[in-house]
Amino acid sequence: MHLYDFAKNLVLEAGNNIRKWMHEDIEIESKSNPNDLVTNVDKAVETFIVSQIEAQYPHHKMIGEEGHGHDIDSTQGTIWVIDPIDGTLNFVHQKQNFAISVGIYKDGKPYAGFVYDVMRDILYHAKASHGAFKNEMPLPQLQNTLLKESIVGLNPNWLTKPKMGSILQPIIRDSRTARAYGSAALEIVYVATGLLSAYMTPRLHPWDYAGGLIILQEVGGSGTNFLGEPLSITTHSTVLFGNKAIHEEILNHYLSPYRNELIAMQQRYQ
Ligand code: 2AM
Ligand code: CA
Repeated sequence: MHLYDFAKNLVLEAGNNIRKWMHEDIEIESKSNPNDLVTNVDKAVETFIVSQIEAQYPHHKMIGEEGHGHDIDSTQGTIWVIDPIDGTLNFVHQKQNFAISVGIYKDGKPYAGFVYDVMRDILYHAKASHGAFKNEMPLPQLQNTLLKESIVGLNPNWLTKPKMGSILQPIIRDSRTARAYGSAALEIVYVATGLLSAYMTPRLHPWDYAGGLIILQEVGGSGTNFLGEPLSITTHSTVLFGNKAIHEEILNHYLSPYRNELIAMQQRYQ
């Protein structure tokens, strides 16, 4: 079977497992802080996905949120970047609004991206240079928008942080309004489908965006860090996604004046 079809079927099967396993006892633990949760389902889904890939493609590498490949720092070879449940807080509290995110990169170049909205049974997917799809419907190229006529995705917690909040507040003030959905992968595909014009957050891991980024790029959208640099699939960073015009507007008018502060903050997060 072709790699793209294998990955697509695997993501759909993993989603099927989540819909079954979520009715059993869910064990919840916290990770870096009391609100950073992981469940036995996150771990079981990552194990399922990784074991299926290992059986079919023993030479492929995998980076997964729940522990696989965190020491990988080279982009050589075929690398799967996997978030078994993106939006774990939503999974625990709402039993909806979470996604499986998978990005496949070959020698650092995008190959294919998958973001599966498990409870709505919507698979967003794209193969580089072959267009993006919402289930079987092709996604059109993005329209450019200005910030003042746009809805921006941003987690409101960031506005409560003194330094980062003061950088981000003018962007929200000058937008039409802000929205937060609690799953970065879904928020990126909402940019790719035009529900949001931009989505930004000061700290995201490659597994949260590796899949969505490929889908967004296929519809002509942009994704970089807050300094306008390309995103890495091996290290976390600030992230800004949007149609080309709003992405440039936010970078040039709102973030570049804070370049030195942003570099200092990025170093502190390492
Ligand atoms: P997760 O559910 O896979 O942990 C919520 O706004 C989004 O940010 C989710 O996609 C969530 O991913 C991610 N997220 C939550 N805590 C994070 C942290 N400490 N660092 C980076 N990303 C985080
Ligand atoms: Ca996760």
